[in-house]
Amino acid sequence: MDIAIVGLPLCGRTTVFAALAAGHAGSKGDARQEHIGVIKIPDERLEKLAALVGAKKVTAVEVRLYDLPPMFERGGAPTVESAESLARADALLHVVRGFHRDDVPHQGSVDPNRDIEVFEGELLLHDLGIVERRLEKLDITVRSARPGEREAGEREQLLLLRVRQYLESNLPLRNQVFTPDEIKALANYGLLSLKPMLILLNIDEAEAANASAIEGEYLGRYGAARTAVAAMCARLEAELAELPPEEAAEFRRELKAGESPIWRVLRLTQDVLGLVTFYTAGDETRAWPLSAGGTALQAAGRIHTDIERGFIRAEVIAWDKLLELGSEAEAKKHGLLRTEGKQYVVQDGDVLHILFHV
Ligand SMILES: Nc1nc2c(ncn2[C@@H]2O[C@H](COP(=O)(O)OP(=O)(O)OP(=O)(O)O)[C@@H](O)[C@H]2O)c(=O)[nH]1
Ligand SMILES: [Mg+2]
Repeated sequence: MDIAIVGLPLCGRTTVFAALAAGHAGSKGDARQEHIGVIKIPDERLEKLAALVGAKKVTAVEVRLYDLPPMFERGGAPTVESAESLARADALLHVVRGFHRDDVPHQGSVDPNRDIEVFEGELLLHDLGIVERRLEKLDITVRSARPGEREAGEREQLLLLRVRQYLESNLPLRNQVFTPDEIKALANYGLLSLKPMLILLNIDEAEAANASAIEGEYLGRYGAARTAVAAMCARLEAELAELPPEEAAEFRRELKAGESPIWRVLRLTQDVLGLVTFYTAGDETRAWPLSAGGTALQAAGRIHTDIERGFIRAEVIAWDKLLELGSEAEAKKHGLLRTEGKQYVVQDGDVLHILFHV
């Protein structure tokens, strides 16, 4: 999974990147360039499962984070440097300036609502440009096409006309409903407002203790389909992330800053992508992402195509149930290790043991 950190200039993208990527591979770089970090999503459930089964290897879900240079600097279009990473990104982490600092100027004032609107506006404008250009081209190809070949073009035209209407009505595409075929048709255009988004409010140090209240307020305003909201003080989190855990916890207590928001932010990137996590427990204990609604057969395919092909059945138990019972053997004894078939819809937190023949 690829997540692009985006937002207006000086909103704190690089600081957010530093907070999320602290201690992970490839997280260093210099200020104005694109940084890429591979983040293993911290997962308490995975750690507990690994301890339970005495795993030799523990593998977390990984996401690649891109800290992009300012996107719309030259007005309208994303800068060339960021275009490729943006196109590749599965979701956008939209950082919004909420902190006050006179030495870091910001469009005259700090106004998160205005900034969200401005940035969304840029995304919509960007997408509208793509759709207009494509419609112009299609118009020519459809008109010159032979009757039998015309249909596909016309279908695309209809879809893009609908998309244009959304964009002109200021509606981000990620909030709209499309069929799987339509999603497929739209996938290659690089439409930015179609990507799931986590809006991350970068708040003042002094507000860190109020993060969840602020989050609630903005969630009410901006929460929507494939759009999530979180709040944290990026600078504080970037600093705490550099400290030994006990010291960081001590500071948190003093600041009344609650639990580290990092886990939640990374978890929300998964939620917004519509992903659940399932586990396999053994010598290698591993967390796997799967599209919500995915079946046991699809889960098998995630692990290995051979396992998907030779799928016989899955033994399933919820992670917390397994911990409570102490072992798969114990669960089996009590008849709590369920047997499920190919079509079983995997639940977030399921531990799967898939039986297959080769
Ligand atoms: N007080 C405070 N300052 C912050 C916070 N987050 C970022 N800053 C400061 O704001 C300035 C800009 O932060 P960056 O993370 O570089 O912002 P950016 O969006 O990457 O900036 P550009 O890439 O230059 O557009 C730096 O001086 C940061 O230390 C915060 O939560 N609180
Ligand atoms: Mg930066």
